[in-house]
Amino acid sequence: SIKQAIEARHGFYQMLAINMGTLAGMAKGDTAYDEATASRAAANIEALTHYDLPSLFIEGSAAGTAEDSAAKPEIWADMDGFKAKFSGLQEAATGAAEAVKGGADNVGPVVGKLGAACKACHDSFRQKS
Ligand code: ASC
Repeated sequence: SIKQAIEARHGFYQMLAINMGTLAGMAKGDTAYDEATASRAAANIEALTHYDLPSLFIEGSAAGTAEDSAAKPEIWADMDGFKAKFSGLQEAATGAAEAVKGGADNVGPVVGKLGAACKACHDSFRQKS
């Protein structure tokens, strides 16, 4: 159903955000660097980007049409562009679990790359609250 697809999207983004938060905390020095924790968070993000998220953006689930959706109608007007943004996140995540190993200084660049991919999609396709 539309409700289920929207809830699944939100769950997906929550999982992304939790793992991004783990990495961002270490990059900023708010939390102590721990290689295994960092690598596991990055591996989770890599794994998430192999889920076919765009398939959850079913017809009728845009903001303004469906409840609790922040998905701009532009997604359906440009599904290829939307999918390309998600591919951008997948590319940014590739190798992240290895890249964050070796010290806190290695986490920042990964967070920067991932965050830029998040933002690129939000700028075009997420309704501002
Ligand atoms: C995060 C998060 C986002 C992105 C975005 C990047 O950690 O929750 O939505 O990064 O802020 O610009």
